[in-house]
Amino acid sequence: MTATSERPQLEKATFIMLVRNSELHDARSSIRYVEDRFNKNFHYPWLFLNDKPFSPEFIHMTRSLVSGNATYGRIPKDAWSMPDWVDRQKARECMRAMATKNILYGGSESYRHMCRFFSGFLWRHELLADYDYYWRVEPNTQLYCDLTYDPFTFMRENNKTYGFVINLLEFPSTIESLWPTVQNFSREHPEYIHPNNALDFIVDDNKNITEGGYNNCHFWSNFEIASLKFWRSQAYREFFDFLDRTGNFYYERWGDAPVHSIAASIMLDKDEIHWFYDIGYRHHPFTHCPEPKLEFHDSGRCYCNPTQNFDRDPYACTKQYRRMRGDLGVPGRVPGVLEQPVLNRIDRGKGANGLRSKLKMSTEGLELMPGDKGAAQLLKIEDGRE
Ligand SMILES: Nc1nc2c(ncn2[C@@H]2O[C@H](COP(=O)(O)OP(=O)(O)O)[C@@H](O)[C@H]2O)c(=O)[nH]1
Ligand SMILES: [Mg+2]
Repeated sequence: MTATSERPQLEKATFIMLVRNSELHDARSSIRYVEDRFNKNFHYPWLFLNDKPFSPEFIHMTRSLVSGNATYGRIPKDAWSMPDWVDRQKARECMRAMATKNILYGGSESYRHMCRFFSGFLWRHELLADYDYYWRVEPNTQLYCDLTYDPFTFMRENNKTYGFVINLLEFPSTIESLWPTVQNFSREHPEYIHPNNALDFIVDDNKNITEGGYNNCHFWSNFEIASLKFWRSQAYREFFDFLDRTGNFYYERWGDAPVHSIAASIMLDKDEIHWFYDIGYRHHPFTHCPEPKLEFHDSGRCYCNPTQNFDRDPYACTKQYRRMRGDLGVPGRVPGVLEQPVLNRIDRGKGANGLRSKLKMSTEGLELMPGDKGAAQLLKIEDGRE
């Protein structure tokens, strides 16, 4: 057998990383994690995207780390700027007001471009045209468990559309009118609401979309393994356009995470959503670490600290997710991944990590504490970075 014929059959899939030149070394670190834990055995391609041209140094120092092809693309201007129906003056005032209230990224215009890009433009980028699936990777993220199977094949064979690792509460102050807008959309387009949807993940007390409020639960989209077909569908396009016409990606600060999560939760069959429980992952400040010792730790497969598993944190939405699944354990799990009875017991004890000290819980979710030094570091109000 030649080396080539031993290679696994690849799906039409790619890693994508939106990244700035200034994040080169954080990007390198993430690439290396992905290659070491998974891709060195598969060689999927990497697509790097930027709103500015990539520097020769960035290209040189990332290309050397990937085991598949690397492509470097530019985001078109209309996918990274306020659309003409947005009142710029009003947008600026809203940003100033949100910055004054210490809302995370409240004063940042580029953060808003980024969220709108992931919500409505990534999947239209010409460099993604040939792909069915993508795995989103952010700079400065870590992977802790060997992945011995192909998650893209898993998605295709099991008819999965959206895969996540961490779920949690959104800051309500960034999405004040998002849910009422979704409710209006659902009234205008009842045909797009799936009869076997995952609404129980995002709405409490068995309520329907029009009666219930949003509980702020969402999938943390800095990690996503997803089907591009869904975002390209008529249903999602109309959903995105409906949201975008409000201008609230700019007047408020709607994140791509709640936008993707709400869309997936109302428009997909709940069985199309998959929790990659077996992928140990960290994006500051939260870690998902698979807990069962025998399978994940005694085997040497993972090296994260299971006591730092964010799933148990009250700020996580594990409880709501399990409720939506009918408490079935890890849904659509890959063979050999154990049921997680331990996740039933949401630990009300200390938070798993540092952000807890920078946040105060409220019944509605979380707000940054004004005057908190650590929190101030999280408030990148100025877009200082290239
Ligand atoms: N090229 C480019 N990438 C950006 C910009 N802002 C954010 N990103 C990328 O978008 C992703 C999310 O941004 P990040 O700062 O990590 O946001 P956070 O994870 O919500 O704190 C990361 O992959 C960043 O590299 C930008 O202005 N230009
Ligand atoms: Mg990030």
